[in-house]
Amino acid sequence: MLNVAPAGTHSALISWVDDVAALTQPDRIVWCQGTDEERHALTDQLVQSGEFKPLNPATYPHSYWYKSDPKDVARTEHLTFVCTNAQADAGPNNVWMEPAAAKSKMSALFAGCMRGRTLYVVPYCMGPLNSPLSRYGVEITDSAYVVLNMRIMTRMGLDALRKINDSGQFVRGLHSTGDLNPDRRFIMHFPEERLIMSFGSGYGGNALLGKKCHALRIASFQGREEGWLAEHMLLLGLTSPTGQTHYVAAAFPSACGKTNLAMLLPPESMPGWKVTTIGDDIAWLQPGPDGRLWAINPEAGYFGVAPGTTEKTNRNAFKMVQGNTIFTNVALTENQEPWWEGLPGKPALDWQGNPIGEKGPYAHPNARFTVDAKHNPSYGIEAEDPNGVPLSAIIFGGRRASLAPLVYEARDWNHGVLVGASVASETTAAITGQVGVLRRDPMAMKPFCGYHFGDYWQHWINIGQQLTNPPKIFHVNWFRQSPQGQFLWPGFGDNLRVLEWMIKRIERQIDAHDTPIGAMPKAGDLNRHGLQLDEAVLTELLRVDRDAWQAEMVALEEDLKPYSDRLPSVLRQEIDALKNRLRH
Ligand code: GTP
Ligand code: SPV
Ligand code: MN
Repeated sequence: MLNVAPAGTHSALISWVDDVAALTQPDRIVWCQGTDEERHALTDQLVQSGEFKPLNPATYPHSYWYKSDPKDVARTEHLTFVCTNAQADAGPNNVWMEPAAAKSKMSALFAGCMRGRTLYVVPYCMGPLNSPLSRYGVEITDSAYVVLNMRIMTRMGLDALRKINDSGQFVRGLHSTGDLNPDRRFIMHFPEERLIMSFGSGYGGNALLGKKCHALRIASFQGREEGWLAEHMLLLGLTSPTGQTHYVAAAFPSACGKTNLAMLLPPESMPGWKVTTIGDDIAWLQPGPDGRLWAINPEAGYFGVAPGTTEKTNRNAFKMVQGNTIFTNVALTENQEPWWEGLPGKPALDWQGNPIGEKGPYAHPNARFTVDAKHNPSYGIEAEDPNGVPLSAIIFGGRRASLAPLVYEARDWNHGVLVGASVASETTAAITGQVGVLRRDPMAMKPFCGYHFGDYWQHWINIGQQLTNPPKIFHVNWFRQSPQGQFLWPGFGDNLRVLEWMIKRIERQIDAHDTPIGAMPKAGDLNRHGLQLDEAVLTELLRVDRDAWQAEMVALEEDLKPYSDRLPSVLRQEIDALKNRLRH
């Protein structure tokens, strides 16, 4: 088959494509340019094949419905490998395979797998095209759906290719949808070679290789070598009524509220506040010459959770998906409109395209929308700034029915690293497996850190040492429940009340109540204007149960045991200090 690369293409890239084509035997090779014509042609092709259903052109223009295989609806962590040369470097937090064994396994699967199919070469940039913090990649895939998603999620096409040609530096990502058999599905990472191989899945983080595979697993590994951090974090700009803007990053595990917080709409009772979205899922952080921590969003679009997205909970997201959106695994109304749990009425067809039955859910709980970030009404133009934004705060959080209070503040950076390392959260539909099981998810990076967690925490501590003006670190929990299983905190827009308290702390306007776990709001300091919330509920939300926290420390130390040989001594000291504070 003919491999006609655009003029000027780097020879290393051409020969990689030649090698992959020789192995996979595609009928055709297409070098993606990132143009609108190309996007239209690929879209038409998917409509013709029946894989895309056009949605109602009057209410959802240029939007498409897509269903994935029922056995391919979320990331599959047990099939995701980090293949470092030394097993110890991948750490107990990753599933490891010896690189040569992994490659021969993958070569066998890829052999001839693109016969009858098209091989697409997708050059992309993670981050603003002219930023020194950005990094480049090329995904080879046999899925037009993946190409269209990558085109939304990254800066994809000839501009990225030109940058790649200049430097010859790019992450190689090889993907084939394969036969979607979970027994033949592997997502392999070779961080030392900046190489990804993914076979047998067409879904989300398994297949859009720029996202979790590159921008988190490979990038975290590379960031450790180069002095930066790749994190599972949203980025937002927060302007107070006085006109002062602060930038905040927040790490919550999958489907725990990043997209929602990043697009927060202030409650009516808090006029004058404004939130802009810089990113909703991934942030790359680097110390700046000014001693502050600077951040970029490497992505250009959102691959967001659809269920629960409504005009009431997230009006910005709801508005931005009213056109130019790919919907994956949502239900369909009789008017050819997308539907998911939380929206009024009922759909006609479920997420697999079958007439709905007696009981839902009718959309898949991990159904997603893919949309260009620029369509977000709260899009922050700073997302294009090659320098990124300087952070005033980093927030960690999880989904915990009990224990973790609404908010607390770490004493300093190193304590904050412990707060991040201690994150635990109930599992969600974003990963294949049981939902609602509490698990330790340090920095919300359990599925995404491309190397040993012990080394990772040490890297966090090292980064902190370079910051003369570090962001304050906080922990939040929007998901504390009553014994009856009701959320105690209204969440969503009202989360701004918690952000406001943080800003006042950052600007040193207020002091706080010192507790063993950290600083917490004093009575009256959390803005409750216009909020219906019983005093007793607020007290419960801010309660620190010493006995429960002591039990938590036992659980934490148990969870950290596998990392003990590389656990930073600073973290050890922070644990001892916290245990000590809890005893007194
Ligand atoms: P990934 O894209 O998987 O990394 O997830 P995410 O962290 O961006 O999660 P997202 O914002 O999409 O939220 C997932 C689910 O949590 C949705 O169903 C939301 O409706 C729900 N959610 C988000 N914020 C809140 C909140 O403040 N309170 C409550 N109760 N639910 C929330
Ligand atoms: C997540 O699971 O954290 C996601 C969705 O953001 S995916 O891209 O599929 O990983
Ligand atoms: Mn995510």
